[in-house]
Amino acid sequence: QTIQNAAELRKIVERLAASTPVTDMHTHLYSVDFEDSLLWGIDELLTYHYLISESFRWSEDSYEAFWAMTKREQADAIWKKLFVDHSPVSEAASGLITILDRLGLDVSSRNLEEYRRNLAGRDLRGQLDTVMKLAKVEHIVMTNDPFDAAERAVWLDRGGNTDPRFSAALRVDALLNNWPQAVRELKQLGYRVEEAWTEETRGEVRRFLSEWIRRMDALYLAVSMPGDFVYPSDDHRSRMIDEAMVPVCREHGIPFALMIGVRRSVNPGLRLAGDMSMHSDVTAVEALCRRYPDQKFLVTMLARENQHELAVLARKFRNLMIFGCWWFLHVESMVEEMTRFRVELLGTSVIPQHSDCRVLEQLIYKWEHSRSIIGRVLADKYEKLHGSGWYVTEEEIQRDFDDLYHRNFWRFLGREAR
Ligand code: REL
Ligand code: ZN
Repeated sequence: QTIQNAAELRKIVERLAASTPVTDMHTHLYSVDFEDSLLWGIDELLTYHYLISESFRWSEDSYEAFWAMTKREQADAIWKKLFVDHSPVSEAASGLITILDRLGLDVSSRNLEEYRRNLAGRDLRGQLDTVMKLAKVEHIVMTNDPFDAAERAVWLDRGGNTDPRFSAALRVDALLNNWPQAVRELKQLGYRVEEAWTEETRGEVRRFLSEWIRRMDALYLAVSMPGDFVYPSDDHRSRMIDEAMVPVCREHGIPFALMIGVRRSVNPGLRLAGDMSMHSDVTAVEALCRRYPDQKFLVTMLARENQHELAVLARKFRNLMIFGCWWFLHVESMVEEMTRFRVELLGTSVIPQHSDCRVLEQLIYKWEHSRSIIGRVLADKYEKLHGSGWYVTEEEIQRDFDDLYHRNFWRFLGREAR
């Protein structure tokens, strides 16, 4: 049955954009097996590091004074600065309002104590179900770091992840970005490594990666990189990638995910909120894709200035999948701009978004906000086709959203959706 007119078309697109299930391929959420690693509830939401840095714009107190407060006091302070004294119009602040409203709370009351009471009265397992249902997220990929002692204990002593709605991604930033620290950690875990890049060290790093990929059943290997990452180069990073990471990924048949363009801790006083974005060199990704045509790369970049070039690069290399609007790009205007030119350059062969959630309930706003933008972009494109007499059917629209929201990811992995 053909879609009659533009208005009907847009309604169908909006509905499918809002309802198609999502695989969230990069988050900092965890299954309940990981206990305290899964953050949730009002005080965690208010002390999200995005909101911490925004609230300091209105504060003259020292950073130390803020960190010395209890989480609840910090949450109260942020609520006052960003929601009471000023209007919550930023992406992260308005996101909290979306969350509260969709959870059924009365946003017009502006009564933080009431929200606190309501959320504190919920149990985590129920809240996980509620949130996944509201956000229509059916699968969540965690960020799993074996150097994190609390997390490691869950994998080694408590059977790891048991929730089929969650998958692991092996995250190993220190191996590339802080090798001395990685050596210390690896030694403690019993691997025979040293700072010099010896035959034995290389073998032990590979063993470490392989064991953890197997133990976690990791969907991909992931790292974040500063913008000054160059490849190839006569340095530790290139050796680590060429001689350990890529060989292990190939052996296990998993993609290598690179998140490029973060400058950590430009303001250490802000802790987790003190990271900055940084312009990157897309030719590093180009060289990797060319050298390893059989290796798949999932790539996102943090600087707006890199996005167009990266999308063009994906036209050249089918082993490159670009994903998400990362961090400071996860704001309405950037998601719109990026989604538009990605679709214009690559059609529906991209992963338009990931949430990067750190707190469970954030799934609600991050996905709702992105879904409506992605829907708007696609509706414009279909409407144009419609004007020329190419009538997309509802089934075709559904197929396209299935690709964008989950199938492209699983297909790229070469795995069945979980
Ligand atoms: O995975 C990453 O490296 C980043 O996404 C995080 O470090 C960052 O803090 C995150 O909260 C951004 O959204
Ligand atoms: Zn992240």
